[in-house]
Amino acid sequence: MQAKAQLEQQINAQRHAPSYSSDSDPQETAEWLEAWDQILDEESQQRAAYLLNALTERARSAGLAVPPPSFNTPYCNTIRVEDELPYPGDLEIERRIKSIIRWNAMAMVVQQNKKDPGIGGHIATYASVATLMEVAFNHFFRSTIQDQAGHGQPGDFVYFQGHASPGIYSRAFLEGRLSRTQIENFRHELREEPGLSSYPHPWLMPDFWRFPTVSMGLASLNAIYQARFMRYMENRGLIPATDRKVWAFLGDGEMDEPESMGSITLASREKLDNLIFVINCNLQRLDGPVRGNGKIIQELEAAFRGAGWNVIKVVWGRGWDPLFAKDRTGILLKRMEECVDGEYQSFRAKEAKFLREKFFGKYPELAAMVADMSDEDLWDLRRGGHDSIKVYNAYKRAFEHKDQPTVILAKTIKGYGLGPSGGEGRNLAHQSKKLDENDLVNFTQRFNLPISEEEAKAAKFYTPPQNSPEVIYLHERRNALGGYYPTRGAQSDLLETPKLEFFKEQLAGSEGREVSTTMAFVRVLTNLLKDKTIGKRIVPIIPDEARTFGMESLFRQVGIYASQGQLYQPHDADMFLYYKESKDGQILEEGITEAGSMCSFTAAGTAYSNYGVEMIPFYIFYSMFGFQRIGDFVWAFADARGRGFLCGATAGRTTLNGEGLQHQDGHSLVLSSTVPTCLSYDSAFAYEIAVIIQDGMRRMYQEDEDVFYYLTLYNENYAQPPMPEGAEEGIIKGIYKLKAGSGKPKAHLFGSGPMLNEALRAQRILAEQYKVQTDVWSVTSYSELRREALRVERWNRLHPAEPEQQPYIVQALEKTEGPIIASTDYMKIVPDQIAPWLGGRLVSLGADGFGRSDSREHLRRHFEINAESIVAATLSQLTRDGKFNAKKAAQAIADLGLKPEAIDPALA
Ligand SMILES: Cc1ncc(C[n+]2csc(CCOP(=O)(O)OP(=O)(O)O)c2C)c(N)n1
Ligand SMILES: [Mg+2]
Repeated sequence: MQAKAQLEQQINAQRHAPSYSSDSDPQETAEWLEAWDQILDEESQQRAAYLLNALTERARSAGLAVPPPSFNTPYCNTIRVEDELPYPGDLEIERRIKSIIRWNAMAMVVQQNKKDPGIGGHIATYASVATLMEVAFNHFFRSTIQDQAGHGQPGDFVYFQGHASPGIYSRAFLEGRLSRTQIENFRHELREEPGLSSYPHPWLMPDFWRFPTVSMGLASLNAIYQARFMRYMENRGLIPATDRKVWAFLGDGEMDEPESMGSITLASREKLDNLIFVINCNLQRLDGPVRGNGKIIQELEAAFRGAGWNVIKVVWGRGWDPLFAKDRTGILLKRMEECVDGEYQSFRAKEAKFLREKFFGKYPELAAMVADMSDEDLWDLRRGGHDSIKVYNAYKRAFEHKDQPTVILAKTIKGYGLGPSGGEGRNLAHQSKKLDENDLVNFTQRFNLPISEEEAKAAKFYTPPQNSPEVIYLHERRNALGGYYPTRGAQSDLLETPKLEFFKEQLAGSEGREVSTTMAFVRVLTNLLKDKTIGKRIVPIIPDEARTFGMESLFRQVGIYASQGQLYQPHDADMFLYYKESKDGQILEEGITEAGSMCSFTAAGTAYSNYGVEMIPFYIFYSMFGFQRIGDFVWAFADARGRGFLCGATAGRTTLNGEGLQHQDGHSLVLSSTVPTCLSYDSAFAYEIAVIIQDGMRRMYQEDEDVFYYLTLYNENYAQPPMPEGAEEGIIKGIYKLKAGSGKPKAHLFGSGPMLNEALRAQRILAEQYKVQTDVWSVTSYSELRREALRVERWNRLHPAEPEQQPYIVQALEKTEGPIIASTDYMKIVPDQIAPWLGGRLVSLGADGFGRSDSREHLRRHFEINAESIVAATLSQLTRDGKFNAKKAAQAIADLGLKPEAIDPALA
């Protein structure tokens, strides 16, 4: 039926808007059309469509360039009036509730900006999305949900448009969940009374927000991967299957972010009917129209339909229905089709007269159609996204739709109801923070709010009494849907994580066998996957790089998650390590999408709060394509209080050789150190990795800490030594002495990752050739040493009367003297992080500058971080300190093969 109606409209539009550029034989054309019209009128639409298709097929097979099928339907609602279901709620009371919420949301921002000019906040976005939100709050968003066995499960997930947050707060205020002081302190989070965060930030409001969304593009991608992860959890039997939904409310401007649309085919391929996108098409973004010269709704429709989504357009409100019904010729739809969004914006930004003249006035028949309507009636013709009945029907369809994700494209007005000073329908809407007094009073009248003129002018909050019908209704609806929304529960089921003995293989060393830290890590992961208690909770995530990291054995061991199972016999089925896909597979083999993988990591790393099940994700990626590429998603992960292990493999600017400039990572440790809850470790040996993972699991999954880890993993093979006794504490804190020299040390060598071996080699050269004794230290985390030192320093600063405390790095190096030469495969700024506590002793050697493809030996010489460079730096510094002969030092530099006059590698 629906298809038929669409076809009819399409045909009507075509009938009245022929678009032939030139017609060499109008007579013949007319005959063809007439014949076809006859079939349409006398037979059926199906038959007419069939013939058209048959003709097109014939033309195609004859080699004619027939235009491809259109993915667009006419510019009107997908759901026909006849197919609409009645509204299940009390429309009038819901409208009153919505008006109050609108008012308080606006007042919140206006008041704050009066009190504190420049504090910001947005009013126009919520004004446009209010109906879309309220219908969902009253009828769809479930706070808890029953599974098939009748157990309570966390409810639906909603990714809100971040800058619509005043509206969400305003509703929670009306529900009595947020206090007046809290909303009076919107965006004032550092006062005596805590306020409300600007946008959805679980870090700042852990009982309220679940998903950070305000950076454009995060919501869409995270929602898709959340919906898929829900299926993963269900298919693996970790949670019961329910009809829980993931909703994402997105802006039309936001859809321009590559992340927004980049993975929509994953959602259709995976048949994610638990996913609903609602795109608030208010036709504007921050600066101006989203598609002034086109139609964003049509553009998005074609893209989503082409990608296999179920698309529901909610373009026009019910006021238009009688006009459509009256329109025998299709002129109304034709006019709607020909207007571009820039014009639609103007129709709203001006007044009814303009709408009458410019929109309806273009065609006399159209003007006649509305001749008996007053200007007020015309102005009341709403867009679909402002009509609760249309919105309800779209949601209901989306909710019930099977086997496809749904996108609802709802046309709205930015700044709806805010009047000219609030920027209604105008380019300045997004930035508007104030309404003039006139518009404030108009607002109350337009939405029938019982607010006096005086109070309106002061933008006072309005709170109906608790026993008012509005408040009673509000509570009733939320009770029926399982409780208030949004709420975030931290319902983790804490785990008993393995003790250090579990990692005995790594602690014992490799007995001379040369293995990389990546290989050692894969062994750790393999063993963890076998563990009876936590094995099932591990989520290995890999963006098409498993073979690079030697992880292909896991394919067979635990299987690759594939919602459809494996529909083919893999060509390597007869091999032991074949490519095994299965419905309950454990590995998320993501294909080439670091951003998508990060979203899986996010879904898994926050599962403790969203599903009440602790999951332990290990996301292993090419270190260069981690933080550098998807840093904003990592930041949001931290905000969401995510837990897990990010593992940057092929780490190091010189250890990954051959791959060159784009691949060789010398700065991910700098980037990772910027994330407050991320602990970064640069391990040299298998036992260090084991100690760090063991401690990390304990902190996150046993002690319930909201932190996560970044581990570098290298691909250089060397013998892995056994753990020196008592090294654990230093490994975790960031430094321990690995190998003392044979006499009193004159200098100290710090090394991390494979550069630790260079430091050990330098120690030998210094002792043997230059009679300089040194101690070698393994530094596993400069950033953790720095953080601890900063904490101690702050304490000392704020407690001047108390005895001074010593940072760990100072304690570790107590009673040592002489220069400290740190060598790293990362930038010099990594060791430099602890320079303030080393009294000018630190000399950092690091791989600053662009990488090159060559062998490790050449690369380390180029970046001046090899053992020879460490030796040279030690002698040079000892000379400056008056502890070594200058001539001998200069000679050593020549002997060691350094090139003092070569260009600085940092600039090369
Ligand atoms: C990655 C990113 N870039 C820029 C911004 C700044 N910004 C916030 S809202 C906005 C416009 C949003 O327009 P749209 O998505 O259409 O939402 P609307 O407010 O119109 O509903 C911009 C550019 C941001 N939040 N995130
Ligand atoms: Mg917009």
